[in-house]
Amino acid sequence: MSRDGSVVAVRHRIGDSWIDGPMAAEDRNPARPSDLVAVVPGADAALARSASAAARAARPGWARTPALARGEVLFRAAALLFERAEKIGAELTREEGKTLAEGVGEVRRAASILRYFAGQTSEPIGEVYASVTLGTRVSTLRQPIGVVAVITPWNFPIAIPAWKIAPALAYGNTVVFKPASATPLTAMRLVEALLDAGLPPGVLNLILASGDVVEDAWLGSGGVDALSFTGSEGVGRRLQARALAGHLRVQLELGGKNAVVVAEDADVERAADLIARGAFSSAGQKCTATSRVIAIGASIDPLRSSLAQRVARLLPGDPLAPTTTLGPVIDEAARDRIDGMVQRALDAGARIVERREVPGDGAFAPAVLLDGVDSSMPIARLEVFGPVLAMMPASDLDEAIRIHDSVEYGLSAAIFTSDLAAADTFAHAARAGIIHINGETAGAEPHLPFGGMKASSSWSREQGRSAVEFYTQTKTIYVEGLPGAGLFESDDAP
Ligand code: UN1
Repeated sequence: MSRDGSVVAVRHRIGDSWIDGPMAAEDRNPARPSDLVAVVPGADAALARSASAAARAARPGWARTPALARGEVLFRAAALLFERAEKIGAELTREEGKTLAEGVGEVRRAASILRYFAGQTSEPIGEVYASVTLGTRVSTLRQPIGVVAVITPWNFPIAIPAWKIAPALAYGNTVVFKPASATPLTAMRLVEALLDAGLPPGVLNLILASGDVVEDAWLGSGGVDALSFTGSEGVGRRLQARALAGHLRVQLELGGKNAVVVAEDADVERAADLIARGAFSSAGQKCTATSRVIAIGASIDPLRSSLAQRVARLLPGDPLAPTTTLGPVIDEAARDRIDGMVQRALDAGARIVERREVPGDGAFAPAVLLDGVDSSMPIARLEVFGPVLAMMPASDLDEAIRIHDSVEYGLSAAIFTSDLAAADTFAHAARAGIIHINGETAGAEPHLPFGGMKASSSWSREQGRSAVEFYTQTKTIYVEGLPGAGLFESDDAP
């Protein structure tokens, strides 16, 4: 475990070379800012362009590699990540701040994602259709789209890159990868696993740079063919406008303001456990985190006290300590931003039900349970991306759905109830891309579509069979003048 303060020099990967350079940034442990995790070289637009040129050059060879052979590379990379999960998971925790169990769990999750997309390389890549014309056979064929830019956030520093890079590679694309500046080491570990698994040079290129450097180099003409982005709404919308102007295919996963509705007939203890997990694991830094609780009728009093107990029981501290359940947020600026949002909520009339302070000089934000929140307040509308949960009352399910839908986001939602009809009504009516019944709002399985409605995404879905839609384009092939097409049995059959 990298607790000892060892400092890694992370590097860019372009074509067949690892590239270092003078240190341009420091990567520090958010729980202990004196702990330097990695040093990061700088990058300019010329370097970013050389990465997209390397991906462009590698494209024909990788696209022509049989799909199952591409899958073999991903299977091997998955096995390597499973083997290295403890080591990379501890580094991830030291770099990003989620708990050790979450860090190791995330590396295993990335491995499962690679394994899923490895398996997808043996699935059909097209369909055969009847034609209106006798003697014609029509088929569709999915082909790679080309060079894909993958720009990812720090909060899932290996799972989100894996769920973009794995399908991109499985379906025959080459990749330029820009991870968040806060998590370069975990990003490099993913690239190393893929290279160690036999990925040919240039197929995956890693650039450690600020967003504006790659934005100029990649989204202009001739840079890349597609962009898959997960991150903040402001950056995502700007990249989308630029990418669409350059005729790129674009996919965005942005924020969430995910709510849990609790009905009067819910199992309150189970609801409180799962709401607290959804709100406070990873210190609330998930786009799928629970940030609103909409309590119907009399559920609000027992729920308030059960949730307050869960907050009081959180064990804040060093995320590398196995008992810790509440680690730091990503940096001090994030902590100050979160504190400011809570203060503004209190100024607007919200009340603190419970607050779990965190000792130490790291970037720790207290876990906060708020009450007295109404849906017009900024704390009920804006993404906090921190350990803050706001409770709101509703008189019935209809009002709960109206409150649920009153925000701009629509990523993930949950309802706790023992009434099948209420659960079914909520699942159909709520405007969110993912619905959990009697479960937490966070979490995503690799074989299922993931994505949001409204401002949470760009209509597209990631992972599962949805990924093939984004990472391939379809060609329709008419074969004409075929004597056999349209004949289904021999004329002289008995
Ligand atoms: C999860 O809920 O486990 O950035 C995944 C995010 C989401 C991923 C959530 N795109 O937090």
